[in-house]
Amino acid sequence: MKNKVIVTGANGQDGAYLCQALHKKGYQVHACIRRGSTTKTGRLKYLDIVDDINIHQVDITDYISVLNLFKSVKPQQVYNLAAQSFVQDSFINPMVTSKINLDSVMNMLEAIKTLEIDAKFYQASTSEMFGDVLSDPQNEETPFNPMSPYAISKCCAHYLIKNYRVAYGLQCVSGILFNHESELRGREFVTRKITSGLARLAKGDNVSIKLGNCDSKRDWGYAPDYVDAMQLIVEKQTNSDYVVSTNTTASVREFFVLAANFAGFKPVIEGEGVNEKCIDASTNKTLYEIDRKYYRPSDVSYLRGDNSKICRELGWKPSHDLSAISERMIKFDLDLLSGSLAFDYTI
Ligand code: NAP
Ligand code: G4F
Repeated sequence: MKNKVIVTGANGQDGAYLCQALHKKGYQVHACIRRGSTTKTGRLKYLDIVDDINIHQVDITDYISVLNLFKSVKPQQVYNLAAQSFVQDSFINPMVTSKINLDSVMNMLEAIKTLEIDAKFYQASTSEMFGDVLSDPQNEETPFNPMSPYAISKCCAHYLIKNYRVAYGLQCVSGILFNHESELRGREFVTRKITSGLARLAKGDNVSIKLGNCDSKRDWGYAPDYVDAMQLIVEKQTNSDYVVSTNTTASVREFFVLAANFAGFKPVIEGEGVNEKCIDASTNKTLYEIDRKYYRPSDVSYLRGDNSKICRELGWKPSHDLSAISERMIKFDLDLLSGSLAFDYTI
């Protein structure tokens, strides 16, 4: 009989790649999505796996719904990827963020404990928990110093999982993943906002991209690599947390310049602070300008991970550098605009 696995947030960037990978490996995949007036399966459709997996519409913030799902599936593995994952939105909707990112984790751990299911639970923890970083680079021993309601909700969930591991012996682990991007990244995140905006400008549009803090630095990797890391963490059964990163860092501005070159522009940065802008030297077109609206009440200015534990213990390593990631994303967004992809453009 096939091993059964529940994936929450299954139609998110990571969830869709993970469902695809697990299905390919022969797992019986139970994809958990939230109910809406339309069924949101765009990324799963793009990866052509909707008909190969079992889709459940469940409100994971409701304990009874989670209990019923876990009782009916009896999974061997649970990957909890569902989240209000947009840091900026967590300043506007802190309570909803906490409900989804923390309460639902409690619901799942309680369901596993109550039903006495022998399941391994994976939690999507995040480098945002390091916040205003207290050491560099950041590894499994680095203390957390969160800077947003999002990061705080993830820290609470992280500690909850540690507690269920110690107190009840549950097999629950967290991957502390640094930023990871791909063609399927949501458009509100800065990399995809940049690549989709540049594709639009390259196709003739003249409305510049509006950005916030371009000094901000992130350790950016490629999402399918990080989905591989999640599976290693669960399948190798070490019951221990891992940082997943590339060990490099680059600013939003550096990412923009890389992507703009791949889109065929000659980007030149002018001005400073809110007056900063980027001009294409060939056409004089403004590619980006600063809009204060995208500044956060408190931002994380710098992240760089140390992946030595997962590389050493689980044999993981990243396959794409930032240049390769931005090239892929630009190509995808240009193809999307030229209509050569059979993909729902709204995603
Ligand atoms: P994502 O694309 O935003 O996907 C999140 C998924 O969660 C979406 O499918 C979303 O559903 C679902 N969701 C949101 N609210 C929900 C609710 N109330 N009930 C059920 N599902 C809900 O995020 P991602 O980039 O794939 O990230 C996956 C996980 O890793 C998240 O937990 C995120 O916090 C964490 N993480 C991400 C990164 C990164 O760089 N990508 C790094 C570290 C940690 P809809 O599709 O309906 O909106
Ligand atoms: O792309 P971002 O929105 O990602 P952020 O905040 O780092 O969060 C992502 O990575 C986390 C892992 O560290 C995940 F846990 C989380 O779920 C999410 O996937 O912003 C990156 C940086 C920020 O410093 C932001 O202030 O880019 C800066 N930025 C500058 N202009 C912008 C913009 N971010 C966005 N989204 N939009 C802008 O216009």
